[in-house]
Amino acid sequence: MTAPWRLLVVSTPVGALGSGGGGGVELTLEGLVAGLIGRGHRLTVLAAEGSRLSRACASARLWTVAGVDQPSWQHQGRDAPVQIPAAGLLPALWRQVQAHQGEFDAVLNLAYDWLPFWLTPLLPTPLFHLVSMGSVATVMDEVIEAVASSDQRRLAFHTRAQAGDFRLPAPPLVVGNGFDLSAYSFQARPAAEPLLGWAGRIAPEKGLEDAAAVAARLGERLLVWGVREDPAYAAAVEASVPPGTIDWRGFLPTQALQAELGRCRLLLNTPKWNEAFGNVVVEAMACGVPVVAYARGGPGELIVPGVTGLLVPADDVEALTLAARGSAALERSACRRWVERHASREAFAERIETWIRDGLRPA
Ligand code: HBI
Repeated sequence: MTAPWRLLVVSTPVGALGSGGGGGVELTLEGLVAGLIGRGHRLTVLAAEGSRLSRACASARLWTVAGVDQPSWQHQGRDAPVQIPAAGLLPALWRQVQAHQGEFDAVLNLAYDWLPFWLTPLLPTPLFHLVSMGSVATVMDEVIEAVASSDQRRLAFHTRAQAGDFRLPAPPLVVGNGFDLSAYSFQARPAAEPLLGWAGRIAPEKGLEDAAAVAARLGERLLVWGVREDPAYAAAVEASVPPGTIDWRGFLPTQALQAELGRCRLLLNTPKWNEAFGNVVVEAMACGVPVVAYARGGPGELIVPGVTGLLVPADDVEALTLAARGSAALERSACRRWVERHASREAFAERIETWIRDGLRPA
């Protein structure tokens, strides 16, 4: 049994925890913090002002700092430079880390930003990074690969597909993700009306237009959950299908999301980028909803083809439609079983603890 650690977990500088602005990182942070608390460690979370922790993380200490959000890396070109806005949140977060790092056994960074990776060899307390995206910019590839060159034990990835974007001296440590499965109710039968589901930040890299096209071709309603991050994109998708095809459900807290998601006969997952993990794929399966997805990025490692879902060639809307039409053989109970085995909070926290313990050993 590992001695209890004092751990500092640093959140993303894109949105406060609970706002949905941080995307998948919010769910990852909650699973990681609650899971490590469950293993007896003492957690402090450092996040943007206005952040709030879920009940499961209530025993963690929350430090917040004010500052201007970092521009999201998702919406910048591969050659974009690192930008630090005036009164920036990112520098404020890492000034706080520097001031208090001596009070912790390890620091875990969940931000996909240049500064924390660059600081790794300079911080006396061991700094670990759970990389939250695939490759999105050259300057980020460089700083992530520099950490890998100096001590790759400091890096963990969600999936092999994601890690494959980076040049690493050794095979990557892949830790998946972890969810509070008690928050998701298994629904053995879908709603009487054949409902398709889609969930994620509503932005171009998530490919909502393809899911909408499938729903239109099948004449079925598509329920869409997620932060409307790019309103113009959302409007263009809406205009691309007959009125009534899309039912915009908004960004819902987990309890409400899972109750609605579980009524779907399928979740469509249509990433246009190298999705690092695919939280929504696991959330759907936790409710018993099989997933039909593009064979691209993380979701390709979460779906057991023919059992918990189907994988089709990326961007092939015709194949996605055929797969969505003929998916009766998929087993809703197998979806829940897979998640309980691979993506529970407890299993994830054990993988994180092993990662940190190995990384704390002298090189
Ligand atoms: N952009 N600059 C920056 N920093 C992050 O931590 C970050 C981001 N874009 C998206 C993001 N994190 C999260 O949505 C990840 O879960 C993808």
